[in-house]
This record gives sequence, C-alpha cells and structure tokens, in this order.
Amino acid sequence: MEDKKRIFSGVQPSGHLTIGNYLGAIKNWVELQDDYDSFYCIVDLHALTVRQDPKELRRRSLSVFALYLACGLDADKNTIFVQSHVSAHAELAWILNCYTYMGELSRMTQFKEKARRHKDNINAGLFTYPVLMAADILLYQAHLVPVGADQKQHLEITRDIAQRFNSIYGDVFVIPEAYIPKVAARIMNLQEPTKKMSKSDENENAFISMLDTSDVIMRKFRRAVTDSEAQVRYDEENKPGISNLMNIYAAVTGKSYEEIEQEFDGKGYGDFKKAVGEAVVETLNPIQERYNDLMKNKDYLQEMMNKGAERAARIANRTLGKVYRKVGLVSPVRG
Ligand code: ATP
Ligand code: LTN
Repeated sequence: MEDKKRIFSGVQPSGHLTIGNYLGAIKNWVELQDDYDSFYCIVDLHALTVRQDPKELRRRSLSVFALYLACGLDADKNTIFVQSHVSAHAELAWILNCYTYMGELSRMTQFKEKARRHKDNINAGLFTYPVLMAADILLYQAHLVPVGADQKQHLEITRDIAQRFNSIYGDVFVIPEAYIPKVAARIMNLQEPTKKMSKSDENENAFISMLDTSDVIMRKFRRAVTDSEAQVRYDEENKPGISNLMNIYAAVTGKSYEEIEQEFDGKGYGDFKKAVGEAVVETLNPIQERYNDLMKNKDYLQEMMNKGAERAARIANRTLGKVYRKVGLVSPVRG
C-alpha cells in the first residue's frame, strides 16, 4: 500500500447525494481504488459553511458513509472517514489561511454562486472554503483528486497554495492533479439545464437523489425540461436539456452519443426519457439494496468509521508536524 500513489476526495453531507455526485465523482473512486492508496472523506466541516440542521447533519454523515460503501468502496482497501474526526484538517487550514490571498479567494465561482444563493449568511467560512479543501488534500500528500468539473478551480488554488508554501520552505507538499471524467463531469439541473445539478437545491425535481425510489426517478425524468424540436441530438448550447439526458444515459450505459442518436432516431422524447429513467433505476437499485442492508448495522458502520479516522489521523499528523516545524512553531516538551 505504501508505494502506491495517493488519492484524496470528498463529498459534503449537505443533502442526499445525487447522480451528479455519483457519476462525476464516486463512480471513478470505485474504479481507481485498486491502483491507488485512497482517502475518501465525508467533509462535514465544509458543510457548515451553509446552515445545517444539527440532527440532520449527524444522520446524513452516517448515511453518506454507508452510501460510499454501497457504491462499492472497500473500507479495508481505502481509508474512509469523517473530516471532523481528524483535527489536523482544521489545524492545517488555519496555517494555509496565512498563505492564501483574499484576491485569489474572491475569484472563486463557487463562492460567488453560494454567496448569491445565501445572501443572509455570507460567512468567512464560505470565503475560505477552498483553503480547508487544500488542507484536506495536502495533508495526505495526494497525487490525484477525482472530482467533477466544478471543482477544477479549487484544485488550481490548492496547487498554487502548495507551490507557494514549497517555494518558501522546501518540498513539503506533493502538488496534486485533478482527475475529471470525460463523460458526466458536469451533470445539469433537470429543471434548469444550464445550471449544475446540486444536492442542496431547494427544488426536489431538479436532481435525482441516489436514494430516490424507482417511481420518483421515472417521474423526475418525465418532468425534465427539454425543448420543442423532438429530436434526440447532442447540442449543449441549443438543447441543454436533451444533451444532459444524453450525458446521463451515456454514463450509465457506456453508449456513445452517436449510438444514442441512432437508437432514438424517429422516436419521441417520451421514449427517450423512459429509457434514461430505466437505465438510472437499474444502476441505482443494487446500490440502494446494499445501502439499506448497511444501514441496519449502525455498529458496524461506526466501527469502520473509527478505524478510518485512526488511519487517516496517522498520516495527516505526520504532515501537520512537518508544517509546524517548517513555519517555526515550537514543539511541546513531552514529560
Ligand atoms: P452542494 O449542493 O451542497 O453544493 P454538490 O451536490 O454540489 O453539493 P459537493 O459535495 O459539493 O456536491 O461535491 C461532491 C463531488 O461531486 C465533487 O467532486 C463534485 O465535483 C461532484 N459533483 C457535484 N455536483 C456534480 C454534478 N452536477 N456533476 C458532476 N459532478 C458533480
Ligand atoms: N469542495 C468539494 C468537496 C471537497 C473535496 C475536498 C473534494 C472538500 N474537500 C478535497 C476533493 C478533495 C465540493 O464541494 N465539491
């Protein structure tokens, strides 16, 4: 395990995970798990940048943990853990805050977009969110970060912070690379297909939750916004709704856009939407079954969670210790 390159990635427990989270990120984690020493995190500290109901957040963190396993992540092969269980994340984030400029943070599109959506709560955490993300990644000396396209900018700032730090103190951090899939890097909102699908959207019809029942999935696809041309053809600019459905269908069936266009040549949108819905149901059904089984055994989940945190903390504290020494913090004398 030691000589493999490392992966780090995470999802916020800020709602039920969507097929965007699955197809854009988690599915690739499962595919990469044999070739890397991987750290998969439930980034609960990040979720606090938007108001959460405490009881719900606690419940969801466990639920996301179970969903990771249900998607096929192996808790023995990978280190799967909750961010707040490893205090080094918040500690390194503080240090890195002192190496990050206000100017570069104010260019982040996720900040601008979330600030627009939550005008009554534009808190400092929302602003420094990418610094905590940089701390997550850099603590584990990760080489690769599999994420959806929306996180590209955050990966760039992570690299900038790491390079800045290394240029002052020597080679402390590995410079990470983003791994963004070719298909499904940006699944769009089903109701407003020019916006990204997001798990915290207030409109439930805008996203497919990984835990939605088959009926709900079929209904949401039936209601998905399309256009009036009645031709299944890939054209992101003029047909964002249909192109998004094609992207989802391609991701779950492995078919190319040409194959999909041929398959639905001369057929209506109703047939196409039904096929997309059925393919998604077929993908999610086995995951949901495993999820329901896992959720019956909370003690097991808790035990795996504790193990993950212990393993993660060991690696993270090594990096944190090095950073503390480099920047000149005095070590405590142990008696
Ligand atoms: P929130 O609504 O709380 O902002 P989110 O649904 O945008 O959450 P995150 O927790 O921010 O999801 O992201 C987790 C991972 O899923 C990231 O790697 C992100 O790039 C990916 N991801 C999120 N939404 C999509 C999407 N619509 N298409 C593809 N990948 C996505
Ligand atoms: N910012 C990501 C979630 C996230 C993450 C990370 C992803 C937090 N820390 C580290 C990859 C690596 C998001 O909101 N999509």
